[in-house]
Amino acid sequence: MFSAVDYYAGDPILGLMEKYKADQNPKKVNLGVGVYYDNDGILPVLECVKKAEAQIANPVKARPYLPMEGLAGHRLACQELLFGKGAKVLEENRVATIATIGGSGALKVGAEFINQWFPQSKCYVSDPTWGNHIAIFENADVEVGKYPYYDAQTGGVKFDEMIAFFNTLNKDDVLLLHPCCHNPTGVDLTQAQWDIVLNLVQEKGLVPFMDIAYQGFGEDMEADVYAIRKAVDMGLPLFVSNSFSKNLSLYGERVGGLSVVCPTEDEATRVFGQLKFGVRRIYSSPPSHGGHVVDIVMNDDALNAEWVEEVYAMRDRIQQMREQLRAVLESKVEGRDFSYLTTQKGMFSFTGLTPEQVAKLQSDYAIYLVGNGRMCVAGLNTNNIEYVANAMADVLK
Ligand code: KET
Repeated sequence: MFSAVDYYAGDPILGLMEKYKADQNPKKVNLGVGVYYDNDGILPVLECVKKAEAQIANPVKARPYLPMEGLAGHRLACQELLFGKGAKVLEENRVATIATIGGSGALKVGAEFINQWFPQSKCYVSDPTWGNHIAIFENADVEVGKYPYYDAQTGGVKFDEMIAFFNTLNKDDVLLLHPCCHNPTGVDLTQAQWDIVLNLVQEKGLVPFMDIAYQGFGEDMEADVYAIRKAVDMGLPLFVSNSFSKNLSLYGERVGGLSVVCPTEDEATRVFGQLKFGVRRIYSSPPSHGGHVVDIVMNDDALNAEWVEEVYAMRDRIQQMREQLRAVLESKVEGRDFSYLTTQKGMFSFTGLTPEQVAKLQSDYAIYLVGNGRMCVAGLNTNNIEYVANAMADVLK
């Protein structure tokens, strides 16, 4: 009966995790999936999360169905983090926010909404982007195109080409943008470049869809949302999908949010209703545990402050690993520029390694990078960095 069902080739990122797990080499290093490990190679449980979980567990609480939009405190947490506590746009009730099953769920619900209400719109993603962006939008029957972004020659952004391309788009076309810590390149726009992009978005009537999965890992909590707040200040309609997977180290809980900034309160009410309806059709309502953790940590001043410090500690350790890897590689490999390691932002570095070199790292050294040369720098630590640098030097020979 199922012999006509296609084999699944596996996901280029999540499939790597499966391979890594099965690898018996004691020296194996996981630099594939975007997950932060501490200097002992362990997935941390944040202190603020432990405290929140203690509150949830004692006494153990009943688990009713959540509303379709998720917990009010979870939604408020998304809004205040993205738009700022007391932001005018929040006071004016112009933001429709639902709690979602991670950033992935937010993208899915947003993509379905766009397909239903803006069926003519195409969605344009950066070249390259997180592979699942394309998959999620196409799976929602939204046509996906690519805009020029990463310049392999300079390691920067093809800014002029990108702007020229945006100029060819139609009103209501959607631009999938990464406000910080671009995945997979780690190459972000400057604030001056954001201003130019957003002015053009306004002029052409394009619709920004900002996907932020790494808030706090780039510059800081505020600077990382510069583009989001600027778009709001300019009065642009805006979609924002956000994830707490990385910055709360809550990967398996899959907590995130989808916010749609609308011109008026009435429109926000309509959009909010349709987002709820969208959720009902896909998974009815979100699970509750992760939402409670978000609610408790984010809405308690002391826990929130503790959380920010813990995120900055993760950010700083990644930065140290960037600097150390750059120094070791510069001492081992002549005639190659490794400055990208310290200029790129967030969890990822786009190494420029070819698929063959990435394959050799995996087969000869049990070091796992994504096939496009993306390295999750957060998988490096003081125990494995020399091993990784030697292996990279070898495959670059
Ligand atoms: N957006 C971006 C840009 C992103 O990198 C991820 C996850 C998500 C959304 C998904 O968020 P979540 O809350 O986990 O549903 N990226 C990492 C994990 C993955 O591929 O699933 C990664 O790129 O390795």
